[in-house]
Amino acid sequence: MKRIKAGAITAALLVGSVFGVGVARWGLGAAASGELGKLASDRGLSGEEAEAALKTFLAPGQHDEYLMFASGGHSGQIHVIGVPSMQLLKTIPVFSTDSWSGYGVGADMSETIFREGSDPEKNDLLTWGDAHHPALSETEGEYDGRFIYVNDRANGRIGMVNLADFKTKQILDVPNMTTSHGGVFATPNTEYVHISSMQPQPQDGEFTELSEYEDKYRGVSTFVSVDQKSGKLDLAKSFQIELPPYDQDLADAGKLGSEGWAFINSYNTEMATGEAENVTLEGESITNDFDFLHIINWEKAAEVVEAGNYEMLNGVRYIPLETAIEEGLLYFAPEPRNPHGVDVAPNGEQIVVSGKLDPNVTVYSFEKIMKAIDSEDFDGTDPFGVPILKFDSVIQGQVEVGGGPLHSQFDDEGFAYTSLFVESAVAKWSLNPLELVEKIPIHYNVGHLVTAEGDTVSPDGKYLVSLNKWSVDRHPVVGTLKPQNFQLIDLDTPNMQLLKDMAIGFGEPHYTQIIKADKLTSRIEVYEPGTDPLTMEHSEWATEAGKENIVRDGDNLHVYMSAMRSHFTPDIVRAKAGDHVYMHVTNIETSPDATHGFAIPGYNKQISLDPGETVTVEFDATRSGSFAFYCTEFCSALHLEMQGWLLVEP
Ligand code: CUK
Ligand code: CUA
Repeated sequence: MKRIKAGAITAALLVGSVFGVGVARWGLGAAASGELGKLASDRGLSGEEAEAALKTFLAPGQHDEYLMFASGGHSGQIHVIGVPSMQLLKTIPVFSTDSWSGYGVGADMSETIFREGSDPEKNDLLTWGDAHHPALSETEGEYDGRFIYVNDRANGRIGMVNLADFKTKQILDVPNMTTSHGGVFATPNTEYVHISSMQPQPQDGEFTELSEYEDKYRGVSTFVSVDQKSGKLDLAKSFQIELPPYDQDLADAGKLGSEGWAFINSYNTEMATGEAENVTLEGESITNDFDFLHIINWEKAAEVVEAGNYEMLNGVRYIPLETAIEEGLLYFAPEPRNPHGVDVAPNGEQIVVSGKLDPNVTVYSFEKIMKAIDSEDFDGTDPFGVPILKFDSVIQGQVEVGGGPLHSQFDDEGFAYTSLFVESAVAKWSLNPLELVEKIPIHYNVGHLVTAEGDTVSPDGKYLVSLNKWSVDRHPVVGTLKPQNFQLIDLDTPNMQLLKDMAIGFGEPHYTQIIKADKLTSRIEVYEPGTDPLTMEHSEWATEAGKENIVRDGDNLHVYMSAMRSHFTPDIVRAKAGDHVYMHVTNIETSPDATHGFAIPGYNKQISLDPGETVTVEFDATRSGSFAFYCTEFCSALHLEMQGWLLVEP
């Protein structure tokens, strides 16, 4: 898609002005006129605002240049949003149920994902999660458009979505951790996706008094192996590194020169538990001037586990802290108190840490870190024996950016953009030299921000989206629970320019990534006939036209059903109360968009059958009666006629 240049419209309007009508609020010194100028004037738009409208408007049928994948926070999904139009295109349910797609409310596929994603020893069946940080798969540090992963902040899990069909294929409950925050990020060739714990946990999973916090509680950094064909997570090939009982926060992967390394922030190195008298957990956890940037050599850690130097702990290869120290897998560098974001610059050399209690961003030099490690230039160890590098030996410098810096992203011209939560602004600063360039106010409290492909080895710049936690008065009052606000900012203008507000009516996005839409080359619109989306392979339960059938095997009733505009075959299913019913439904359509639904009233079942898809609905026919199943998707002129009977005899 060709972007409309701001200058073009200004020029056109300027020409127009020769002929006429003056406009009161026309900015940029350009007088507007003619029909466009009058329209802008009637709507009370400044020239800049009218330009912004043209930059983000999509003519009917046009598509966005970029797609943004936003985590849904505690609503548990991933949302797909077009950039620059800022239209919500799709919601992909990951950790939460969704009745449109039948995810978790009918399809055997999604119920399997939910079951397998809830370790019964550890959890109840989990039907929600707190999706924080999405990570697109990468090849050589570039998004490759194959898969996307997201962590569950609440339960220490990872969801995996295949970007062929934009469906969740797996939830992995990562052992030895509950809450998670560090990640997920993908290593530059997606060998692993990383997730680390947030609050430390007793590693035996047992009840443990907080008085034993230092002894028994531990954090973990987990490198979860990715199967390159399916994108699925393989715990057997994964490994975990034990960490001290600090709160490990955000994390990022090294790239280019720093490939093979990973970085995790921490806070509460005070190990406050809330048990101390006269001081709150929060108060005690901000007393140290410095916390520790965790510097992890994951490439070497992978070699250490390959060599057999690990323990097995709850199904994962586990490197004890002692081993990690001995093998040189873990180092600390001091970082100004209670930091939040750590982001590796596109060059792989600069590591940017932002501390919410410090107005500076601190830029570490990977080269200096390596020198300090090689020359063992340590400032002692932490209480657990982890070597601490000297702050002054490993930093390149600091930039004072403003109040409450949290997260940073990058562009293609050597600039970084840091969100300022307290100041409600975005700071633009240069990586070399380290200098503040400009700030733009945003509305209002910004958490994460994102630039186009802004955490890859070659960001595009162009657009920045600020993910604002509060919208205050930016949108109409729609009740007490308000939307948040995404703000699209143009980076191609001489000064950063606010283009658009997008109300976010779901709670609440944390991080997003923006990928060029044409990189999503694996997208499909129609499945091969009889595909099971869970495996992406031909389902053993698929039915072809003319081969529909009902097979009884004791109390098990297998129904091989097809769906096609505008009927189900068979459309009468007779069962006996107490039967275990399997409805194997195949949508035998081959046209894009020819989706059918299949809902059974009273049995809490609803599935979506996209063209070519086979889904099994499995249930116990516990109640007798006449149940009118029907197609839920308005698929054709005779959609209402697309119905049938499930007759359950007493
Ligand atoms: S956290 Cu939400 S604003 Cu989970 Cu990335 Cu910083
Ligand atoms: Cu099929 Cu409506």
